[in-house]
Amino acid sequence: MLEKVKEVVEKVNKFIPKSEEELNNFRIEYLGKKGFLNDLFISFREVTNDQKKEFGATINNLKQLVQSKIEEHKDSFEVEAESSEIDLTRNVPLDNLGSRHPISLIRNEIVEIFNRIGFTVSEGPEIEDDWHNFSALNTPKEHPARDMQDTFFIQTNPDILLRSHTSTVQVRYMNENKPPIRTLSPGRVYRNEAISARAHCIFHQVEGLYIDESVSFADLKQCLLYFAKEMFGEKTKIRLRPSYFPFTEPSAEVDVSCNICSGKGCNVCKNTGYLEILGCGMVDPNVLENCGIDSKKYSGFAFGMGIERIAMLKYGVNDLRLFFENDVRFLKQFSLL
Ligand code: 2NM
Repeated sequence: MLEKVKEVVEKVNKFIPKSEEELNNFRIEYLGKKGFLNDLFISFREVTNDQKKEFGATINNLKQLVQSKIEEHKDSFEVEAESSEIDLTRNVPLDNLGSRHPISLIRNEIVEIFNRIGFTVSEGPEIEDDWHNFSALNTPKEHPARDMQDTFFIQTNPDILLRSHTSTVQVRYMNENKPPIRTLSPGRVYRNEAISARAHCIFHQVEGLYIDESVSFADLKQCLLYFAKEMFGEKTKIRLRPSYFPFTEPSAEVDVSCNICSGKGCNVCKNTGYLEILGCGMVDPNVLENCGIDSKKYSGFAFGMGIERIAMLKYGVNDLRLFFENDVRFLKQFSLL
């Protein structure tokens, strides 16, 4: 009897079902009411006492073996049944896709526009030192921009700060590269401001820098007119107003004709027909010299703009805080579909 059971153990061990049906028959053959194991349990009564221990253990082992065989193979048929139902030719439903953040969309658009006229992207650290953020940029120690009210300093070291503009990257770029230079520096900047619909302590900037022999203010103007037309449409006009920045001389603020009322006057442009989009100027010779560039041989222009500001104008968003809250109801409007 024991010999026969051992043979069966051998057989069960080798058994590999080829179909769900085969596995089912296997289960009935061994575990069914009239199955092999029930028969064994019945014949167990006739076994002599000295053999009971070994015989009992053997049929219990066999039962476990049969059960684990079934366990092992039942999933493989389930998966196969499922996978054979997948239609690999069916179109993928394109719902619920994510979307690019509007700030990323506008930054990429600005970068592409300037790429086309030879500007390449440069990047740098967000934690900076006084020299790269202020001194090199012709911003003297008494300048109000250095005020604790405007700039985030590291408490234990007034030389270390969070950059308040991405000109810092261009200071680094000028130090490491010889003219001609055409570089664009997008990135996050920090200012100690109360958060409102128009201001945030973190925002995004793109600054541009062009240095070569005999670069003129006319080059600056044409460059920015090209940008405005690409960004806001072929009919866009620009207007320059005199301004002041420590790092440029002369300096100007640039307005574009309002693309909502096309210059006629509306509440977005406050009836002026124009919207301010950026600041610019000819790089101050002191800045060039501070960064190791011969100001007698070279001249250049620079400009800077807030990405949030451009995004608000382009998408008609009236509260800057929306860009930082990451509310999906806002973000999904920028889905590419
Ligand atoms: C602006 C306005 C005017 C500017 C200057 C420089 C550098 F590093 F070349 F001196 N980069 N960006 C600049 C000039 C930025 O932002 C409103």
